[in-house]
Amino acid sequence: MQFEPAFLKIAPGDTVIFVPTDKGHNSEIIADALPAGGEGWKGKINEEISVTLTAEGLYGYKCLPHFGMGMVGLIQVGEDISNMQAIQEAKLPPKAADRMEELLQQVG
Ligand SMILES: [Cu+2]
Repeated sequence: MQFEPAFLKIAPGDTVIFVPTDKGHNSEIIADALPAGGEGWKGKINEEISVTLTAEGLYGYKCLPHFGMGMVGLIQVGEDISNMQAIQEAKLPPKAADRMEELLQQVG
């Protein structure tokens, strides 16, 4: 019930491909957990999804069925981390909030 790797740092314009290795999961942006001007995504269950992120900042995402179990991930695009506080303040279920806090410690 985890994304692997759950933290990624990429350059603006890079593409991330979410590949399902197990059934019953998706990847979608967490509301308000992306930089201003950034584009979110919403993958379908069991389907691969490819996202190209151009706006610099932090993008928090979740697996919808397992959000409550803490299945979340974080992508840092470039060096602008000014939306970190917004991600810390986003409303997440307790286990997801704990996991996101761990992932935010990898930002740099
Ligand atoms: Cu899942």
